[in-house]
Amino acid sequence: MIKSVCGYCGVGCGLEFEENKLLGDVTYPTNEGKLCSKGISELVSIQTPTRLLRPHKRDSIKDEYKVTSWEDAISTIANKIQETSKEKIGFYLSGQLLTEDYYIANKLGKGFIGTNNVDTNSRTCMSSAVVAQKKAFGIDYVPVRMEDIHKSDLLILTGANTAEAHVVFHNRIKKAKKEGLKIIVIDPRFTDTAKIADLYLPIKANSDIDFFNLISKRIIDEGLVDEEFVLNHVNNYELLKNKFKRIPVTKMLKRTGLSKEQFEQFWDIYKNSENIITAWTMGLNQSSQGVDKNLALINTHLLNGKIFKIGNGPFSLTGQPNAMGGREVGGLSTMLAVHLGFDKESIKKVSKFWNTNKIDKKEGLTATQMLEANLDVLIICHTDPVYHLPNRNKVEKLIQKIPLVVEINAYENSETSNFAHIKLPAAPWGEKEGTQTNLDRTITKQEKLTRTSIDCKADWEIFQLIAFELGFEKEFDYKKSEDIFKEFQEMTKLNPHLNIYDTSYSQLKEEPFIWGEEIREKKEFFTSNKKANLHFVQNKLLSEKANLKYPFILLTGRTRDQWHTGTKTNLPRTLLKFKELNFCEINTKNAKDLNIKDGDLIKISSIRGEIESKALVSDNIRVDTIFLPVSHRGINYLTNDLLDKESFQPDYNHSAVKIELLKNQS
Ligand SMILES: Nc1nc2c(c(=O)[nH]1)N[C@H]1C(S)=C(S)[C@@H](COP(=O)(O)OP(=O)(O)OC[C@H]3O[C@@H](n4cnc5c(=O)[nH]c(N)nc54)[C@H](O)[C@@H]3O)O[C@H]1N2
Ligand SMILES: Nc1nc2c(c(=O)[nH]1)N[C@H]1C(S)=C(S)[C@@H](COP(=O)(O)OP(=O)(O)OC[C@H]3O[C@@H](n4cnc5c(=O)[nH]c(N)nc54)[C@H](O)[C@@H]3O)O[C@H]1N2
Ligand code: SF4
Ligand SMILES: [Mo]
Repeated sequence: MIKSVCGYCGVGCGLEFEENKLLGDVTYPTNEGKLCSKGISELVSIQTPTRLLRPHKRDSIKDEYKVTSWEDAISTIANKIQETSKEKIGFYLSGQLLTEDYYIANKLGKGFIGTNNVDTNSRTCMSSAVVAQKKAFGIDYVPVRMEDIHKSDLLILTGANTAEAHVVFHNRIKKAKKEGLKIIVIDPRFTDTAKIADLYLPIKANSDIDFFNLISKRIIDEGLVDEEFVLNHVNNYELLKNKFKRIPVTKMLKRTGLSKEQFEQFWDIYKNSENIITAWTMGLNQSSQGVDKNLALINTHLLNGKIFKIGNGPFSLTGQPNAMGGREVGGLSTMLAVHLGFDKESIKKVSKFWNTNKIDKKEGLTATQMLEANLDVLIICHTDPVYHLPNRNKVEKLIQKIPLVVEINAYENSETSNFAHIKLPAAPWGEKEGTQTNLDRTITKQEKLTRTSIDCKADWEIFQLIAFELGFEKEFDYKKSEDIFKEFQEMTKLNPHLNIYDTSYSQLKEEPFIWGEEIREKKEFFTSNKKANLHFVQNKLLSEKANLKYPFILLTGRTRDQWHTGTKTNLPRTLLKFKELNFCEINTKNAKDLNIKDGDLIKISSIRGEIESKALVSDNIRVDTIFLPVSHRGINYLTNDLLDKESFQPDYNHSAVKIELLKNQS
């Protein structure tokens, strides 16, 4: 029997592999033996006929791909890199990469090719939380653990659909509810998560800043500020207090779309709860004011001191299995490595550690900027930007201008593969080993369960081959993934709050390791005076607005049994899939006005593009708002490409669209 961990979502469930069977690991702390349909289907995904098994190459995207050798593919890539100036090279990585893969790609790009254009799909996912946590706490740190829900009195879930996106954690929430935890769900849709709520608030999309500011104001006005905590651990209190004197309360409540009674109902539960956790995901992060939404939420916990106490705190729920690990490595273009930035001192430390003089002094391009930057080489690994970036028609035009697009993928049917010149076959989950950090700082180890398919390689080995071809044999001399982990552990000593050096591969084989626990025990923030920062933020209504021609606001999100594009989960052999993947949720009143019935074929269009879907008529969604799942691969033909000005995260949850009936199903 081999113990390993699921590679899908940020929960990071432990599992056991025996005689070709996968089971949940009953001894594992996060999932206690439970797995969701995606976890159970991990094994099936290795054997799917759509695996990419050989390197492929073509001169133009108009040509068919031809099988080529690793030698030829790698030398083509290295030659092109050598003749290209470094600011024209980009690495587009993924929160689904293992820490070892991430580390190598970051070291090669930033340390040896000398470009900081090394970014990741986490830009579209967690970057608003990263920036807000840094602004508020001084570091990108999650001060809550999943087990805290058992010690809490109130869990507020806002812009998070745990029932579909963090399934096994959701089961745990249900268990905690039986033990007395109250649950409030805030979402423009009555989601599966809302079904377990004690109170559901159908907030109007994009008004979370107003909502959390209203809470902060009540905390101040009703004397619920934790004076001692604020005095000793928080900056800017007087400033915030003064600002809150003048906020337009009635207007703000109106913008949330909630009634006074609904807010009072909320407030009654809130003020009577001793221990509170507020958890959020894409409903807040994916916004042109994503950072400010996060800050408004964090403010509430700083004011009432409900942070750094078991059962309390602001809890950003990471989506991808290793988005957190990627951040620890430093795989964002706005950071250098191991939570260090681009200040002189950090560059000096990292240069010395890697023994290089190539590190560029300024931040690189973000994933959401790369395609607009006239790059000459783009290396995409473990992600599908043509699918996931907003305003897809524009993305498709831009990517065609890049002379060399390399895609490293374990499957052949991504959307990006239609626009690449070279495809390199990666070994997927189960055929390789390495580490990942889940949503509550728990580092877990994925084990190799079956032999690696003949022509496939672990992602780190592919970056190593490119490094070798570029002449960096000595600097990238790793025999196995453990060698890389050890070097990374050594590097975390440059920023000791990342106490990842306190574990090892052999320990991780036995049990997971949680970094940063001391930080919350010591109540330590990482600003210059060790106090957290309050930030006064306001809803500036920066998102796209509905109008006469495009009267609906489009929200997008997950379906329980599919992972994004579904290259891994959407398999003919996956018998476990039972939730609909292609639908458009529309309110009964709107549907009636448009003469649309449940199941009808409809066209949804925005000023940028259009897609087709099937109407799901329901009262579970606010009027004038529609929802489409990201399991529709064409979703981003519709979405707008506005970005948050600090995190550069897209505003996926607020595009103006219209709907037309195409075909009555009856
Ligand atoms: N099954 C499955 N699970 C997954 C994934 C997957 O593809 N499939 N992907 C993983 C990844 S990468 C991520 S990032 C997570 C995402 O995890 P979640 O963010 O929990 O998943 P979403 O479905 O995107 O849910 C976002 C919710 O925000 C709501 N929302 C939209 N706009 C607003 C708003 O303005 N305010 C508020 N309060 N709510 C709003 C939407 O209605 C939706 O219910 O899921 C992870 N888990
Ligand atoms: N409209 C809209 N757009 C969104 C979002 C949204 O909510 N709404 N969410 C955004 C978010 S939060 C995210 S995280 C992104 C997700 O978007 P993507 O990351 O583009 O989606 P995935 O389908 O998860 O892509 C992962 C790719 O990795 C490949 N792969 C699987 N295993 C391996 C491996 O071991 N090695 C390698 N090299 N490749 C492998 C898969 O085949 C797949 O092509 O989408 C973003 N885009
Ligand atoms: S909840 Fe997440 S980690 Fe757990 S089995 Fe499901 S997909 Fe895997
Ligand atoms: Mo994500």
